[in-house]
Amino acid sequence: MLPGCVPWPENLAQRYRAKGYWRGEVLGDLTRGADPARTAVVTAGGRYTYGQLDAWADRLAAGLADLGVRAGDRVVVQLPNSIEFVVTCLSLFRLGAPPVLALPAHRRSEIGYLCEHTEAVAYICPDAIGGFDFRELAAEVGTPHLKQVLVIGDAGPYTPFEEVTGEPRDLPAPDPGDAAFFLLSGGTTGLPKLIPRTHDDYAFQLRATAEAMGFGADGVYLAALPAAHNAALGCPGVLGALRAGGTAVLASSPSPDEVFPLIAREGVTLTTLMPAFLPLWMELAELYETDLSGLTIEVGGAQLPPHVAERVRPELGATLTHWFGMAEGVLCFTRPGDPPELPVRTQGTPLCPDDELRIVDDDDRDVPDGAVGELIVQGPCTLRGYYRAPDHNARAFTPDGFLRTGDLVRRTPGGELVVEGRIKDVVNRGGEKVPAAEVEEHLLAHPAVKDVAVIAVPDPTLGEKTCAVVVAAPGEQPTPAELRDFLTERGLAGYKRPDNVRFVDALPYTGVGKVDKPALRARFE
Ligand code: OOB
Repeated sequence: MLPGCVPWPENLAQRYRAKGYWRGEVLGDLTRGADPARTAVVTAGGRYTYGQLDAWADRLAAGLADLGVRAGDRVVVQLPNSIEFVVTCLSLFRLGAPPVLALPAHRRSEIGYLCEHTEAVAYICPDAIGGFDFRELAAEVGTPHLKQVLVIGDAGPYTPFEEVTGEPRDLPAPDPGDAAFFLLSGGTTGLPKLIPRTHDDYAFQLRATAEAMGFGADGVYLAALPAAHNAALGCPGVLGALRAGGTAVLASSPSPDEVFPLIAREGVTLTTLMPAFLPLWMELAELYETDLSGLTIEVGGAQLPPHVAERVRPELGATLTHWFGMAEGVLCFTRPGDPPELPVRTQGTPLCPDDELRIVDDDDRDVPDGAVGELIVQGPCTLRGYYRAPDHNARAFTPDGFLRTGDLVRRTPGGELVVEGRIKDVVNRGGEKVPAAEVEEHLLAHPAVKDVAVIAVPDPTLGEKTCAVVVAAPGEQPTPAELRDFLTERGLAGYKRPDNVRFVDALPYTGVGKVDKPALRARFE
């Protein structure tokens, strides 16, 4: 396994193979089984058959190899939903050079860190999106290891993506037990943690989620969330749709004016949504007169209020499935055939019968049936350690290797999971995860900030928003706008800028010297 990754213990690996979860499948072969003439991917710009996709990925893999990208090299990929995203992933899977999947919203702070931490040899980005120039970002993230910047569109001083092409050749097949790519964690402490997903574990996730959702070669998946996020990438998502021989339709956002016409035109059968978008979809469904009765929607990533879930079937006509998932691997969800009240009240059951979910108290003891505790997990898709993070891993996993999710859950008498809250210091902004410590660290660098705590405050649309509670340095009076601009200057992703800023004379501290965030939340709710 790639140095810096933590393998599963041999006894578990053997069990997962013996039970047929891990079958030695490599992700570069995802598309090889399908009829080359069938439509694989649909984007705003075009339609691509399996044959075209495969040939392009082979040429790109050869071109990347010619540029010096080798098996085991890491490549930071920051692309919006696009054909280039899919081809890049496929070609890097084939090369055995794991892509590090950054989100389009990430900026210099995140990308610089990812390039540095992974010692990436290449960064692949678009030229510009919505007025933001990724080439300028690239100019600022130079690390000694970064040898190539590939740009889609107008490359400026960098290598034009479309020119990276070579004569397809046989490449040594990667080890299925090795990291195929990296996802980013929603985060607990400070900077984003990297999650190695192996060929074996992700191929299983793609196959098993597709089966559970009844997604086959006639399926059409709509990616309206960023495909770089696990929810839209592999549950079954874009990669699972391709693995099943179906079609992946890529949209730039879940906004109804973009996706409703696409759903109708392409006959979309499955999509993924964060809960915050459902009310808007329900409001506009009638206006667009789109028939959604053939659509199954996977909703998860943040709390889905029961009164919203309840309205999905009557108002959209679509089938709701309710998901609790993590990039780290664990997935729980209701199945399309479940009784309708199940997705309203619960997040269903685990993907795999060998997922071991325990609900524990502060001392890692199992809580009584039905009681709330922290969810800890091990299973065939759940990582054993973050990449190059031994100190963090010592805290993030139990001594016997269960991931501490930081989520508070309970189990119903029927065995379904219900998410009740969380203990990790993350603000869940409509599914976008904002690690409080990361934002606090940046704000503390402002000379007018003496002390700061970032907390979640309730929001009717997003569920939660961020609030920075600031103690100004003596004689200083920073404005909220100044502080937000400061974060932008420091290259922090926009969604991490605090929605609200409040000023206090002092922060409340607990006996052990930690900021008393529950007290702050109570005060600013
Ligand atoms: C998904 O993955 P991540 O990695 O962005 O975020 C994971 C965290 C969980 O630890 C939990 O705190 C929160 O998101 N979460 C939920 C939830 N589903 C996830 N909180 C409340 N209710 C839910 N239903 O968010 C993700 C990955 C794959 C599929 C779906 C979601």
